[in-house]
Amino acid sequence: MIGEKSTIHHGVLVETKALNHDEQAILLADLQSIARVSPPFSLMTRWGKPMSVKMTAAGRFCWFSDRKGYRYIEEHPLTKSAFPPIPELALAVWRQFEADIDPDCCLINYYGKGARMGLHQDRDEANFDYPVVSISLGDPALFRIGGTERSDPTKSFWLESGDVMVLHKDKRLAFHGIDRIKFGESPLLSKGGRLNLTLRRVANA
Ligand code: MD6
Ligand code: FE
Repeated sequence: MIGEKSTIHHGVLVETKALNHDEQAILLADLQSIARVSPPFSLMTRWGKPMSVKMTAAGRFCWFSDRKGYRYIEEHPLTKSAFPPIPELALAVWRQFEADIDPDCCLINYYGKGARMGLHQDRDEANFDYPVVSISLGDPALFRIGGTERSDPTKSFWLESGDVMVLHKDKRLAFHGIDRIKFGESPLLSKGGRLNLTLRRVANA
């Protein structure tokens, strides 16, 4: 499960094709089962703007946003049920980077045609000593990363299906986002699009 190559892009570790085709297919099937019980839902930013990315989660927590602000929730907003367990394959990826503690949230982002994600920091977690580990599946995405100030210079690079990226240490609170995806380029999702998993530790140990 180690990548074909490791690259540092603007201070961020990317393991290219960390998941091979079979592993990607297994993880996709896991995500499809999760979506059946915890369907992806649409969110509004705190400024009242609809987000183009749909979200759901596995594990104890799911990130949530509305006019009241950003926070983590423990019940699906529509079904009111708890989220299903984090897939074993995703846990195995996380443990390659953080052996001391397991994640308690696997946020699942779905990007359809034209979806993007604005520049943001992941800072609603209790302890920034733990990394955020991201797994990409499906269509390629242009990922943009900067520094800890919104005005810091940024760089973009492509994340492809099976790639794993880790934000930790001095990059844990770096601003980042998705500029665009190449819809329909990957054969992995039969209807096209991109899935991104971000594994995090929300509650303190
Ligand atoms: C995405 N990723 O790749 C959006 N956040 O769809 C993120 O927002 C992200 O990739 C924290 C750490 C890694 C990430
Ligand atoms: Fe993020």
